[in-house]
Amino acid sequence: AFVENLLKHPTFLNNEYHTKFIDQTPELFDFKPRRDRATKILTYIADITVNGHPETVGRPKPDARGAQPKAPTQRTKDIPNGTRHILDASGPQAVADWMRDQKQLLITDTTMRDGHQSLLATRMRSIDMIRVAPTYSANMSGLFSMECWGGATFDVAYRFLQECPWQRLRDIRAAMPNIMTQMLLRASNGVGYTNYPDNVVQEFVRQAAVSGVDVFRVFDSLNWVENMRVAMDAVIEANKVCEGTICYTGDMLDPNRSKYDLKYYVGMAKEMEKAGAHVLGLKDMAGLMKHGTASVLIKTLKDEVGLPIHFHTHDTSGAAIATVLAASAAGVDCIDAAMDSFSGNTSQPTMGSIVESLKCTDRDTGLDISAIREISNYWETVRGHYTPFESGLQAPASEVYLHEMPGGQFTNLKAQARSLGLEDRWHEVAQTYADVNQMFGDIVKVTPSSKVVGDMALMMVSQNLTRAQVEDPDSDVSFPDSVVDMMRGNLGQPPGGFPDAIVKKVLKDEKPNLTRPGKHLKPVDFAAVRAELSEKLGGAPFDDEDLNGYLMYPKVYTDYAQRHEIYGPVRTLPTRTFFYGMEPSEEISAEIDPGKTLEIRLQAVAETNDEGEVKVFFELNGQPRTIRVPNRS
Ligand code: BTN
Ligand code: 3PY
Ligand code: ZN
Repeated sequence: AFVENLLKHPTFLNNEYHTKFIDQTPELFDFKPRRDRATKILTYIADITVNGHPETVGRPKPDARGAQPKAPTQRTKDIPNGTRHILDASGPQAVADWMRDQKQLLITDTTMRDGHQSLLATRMRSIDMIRVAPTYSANMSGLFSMECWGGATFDVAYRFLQECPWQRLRDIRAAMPNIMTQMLLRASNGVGYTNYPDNVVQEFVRQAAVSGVDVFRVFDSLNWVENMRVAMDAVIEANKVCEGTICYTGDMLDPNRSKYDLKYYVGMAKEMEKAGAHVLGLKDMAGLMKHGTASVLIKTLKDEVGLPIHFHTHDTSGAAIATVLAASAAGVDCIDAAMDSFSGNTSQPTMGSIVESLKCTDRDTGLDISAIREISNYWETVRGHYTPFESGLQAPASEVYLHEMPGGQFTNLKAQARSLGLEDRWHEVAQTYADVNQMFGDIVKVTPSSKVVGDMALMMVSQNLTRAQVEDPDSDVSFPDSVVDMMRGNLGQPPGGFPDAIVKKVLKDEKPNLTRPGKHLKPVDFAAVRAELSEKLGGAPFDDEDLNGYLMYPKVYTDYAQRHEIYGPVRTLPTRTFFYGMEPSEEISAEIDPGKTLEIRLQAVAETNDEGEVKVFFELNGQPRTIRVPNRS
């Protein structure tokens, strides 16, 4: 009934259908019998087949003959013990002690999080991850952890992939029980772009731990330790590994960039230790750390701080492997790498090449290079299905040392610039991004502070404004909301605060808040939010995971939930079908529950009738089914 109501609604037939329409038209939900999940999925396939997927229209297409990804064989039936065993048996401190005791360089695989976040705009679907998780479990049990959650993946799963991020986490966890899962948590900004009330952050961490996160990398986008404690304490409380993280920026050995010098990083590392971190994270989100810096910094941190160190970088410059090898030589305990086919450029450095480089040295990783090659081949096939989300980046570039953009932001900002018609002025955007950074006092740039700098840079380039013009007290500049918000203190304070002149220019007479934002945010009344969500969902049931999704992203979550009512468990569709629909006489299967598989064959697509509708003919488990969808093209 819902889809019938929807299809007949004048707004829908007028080609004005978008998710807001569903939101603002509650009468659509006045129906009794729920459509079964198979019908919902067929409706989705029919719609995409006829109208295309909004995210892929106009983008380069994957090779039509691209093979379906097939996970490499598990080399053993008995799942070997991995790091998860240590955590479960002996707790997070035992994991940290174990890390420090290992001679080999430990490795975290980032392919399922930062790898695709940095190369494919975070668009990788759960099904492509879960399929290979059992292979990891059998053949790669020596990994330190699998980064597979948090950062931008949470938002993108709901918003663009029409799937539940929590289910992804549970499914990966179940399919790969011996390797620790790892997430990226933006401290008080959760997995969002803004500061949440303390009890929302606490509740989110609690739920993430319950649903399957073992290692939490906690960072603050301005390196403000004060703003990290709530999240760190919640991780410690959940008895999971708390990786208290320093974001690396600038150029530590350059005397002209003395704000972030060795003393600064050692000081922050000691604060992380005092705050109760089990592991010290060192997060070089833009890939700025040079090999000479790694040698000095890692050695000093090892000498001055008792924590094991986990180093993360990006290969945007092409020089990341030099830095990783220097970090290894200086005694770093663990590093991040992506599987070869998801590595390089704005992603992490190449796992296979690091493993080979250290072979037969005292830091030999012990990982099986042939297992890595097989899994990389799997990821290569997966990547081939995401062509529309490739950035087109041709080569590494030392320009990163100028703009200092995080790898996860680079391609995104480039796409934003393109949509504003600024694509051929990209190098100006890069220069302006650097200018804005200096204007803001040389700050750490990582989500969400990096987005603020990016917003300002795009605004300046599109309006042809220079830094001097913006700073001129007599000029009238209308700043992006995110800039106003940051100058108000709503993301916290950078070391030394924001420069007075820019604060005055942005806020005029308004006084910024210099204390921790969470101190002023009223705790959320969970009972009231439950009631509110229940009303928005028309009484449909939801659980604690859903509630946490709603708390992070109210609108994104409810849009997702409402589309889920229409389209059902589309996460079970093959990626090609999800983005491109089906061809006549093509057959696919979708396992909507363990053991319950839909065999779907597309027979034919009819012509558009006078009402603007198209009939799509399927065979579902051998039975004919017809679905009508509007032709919106
Ligand atoms: C999105 O909303 O961008 C992604 C989720 C899929 C929404 C479906 S795709 C078919 C139909 N057409 C739209 O524009 N939205 C829905
Ligand atoms: C994120 O917060 O998503 C990041 O990847 C930061 O580097
Ligand atoms: Zn990163």
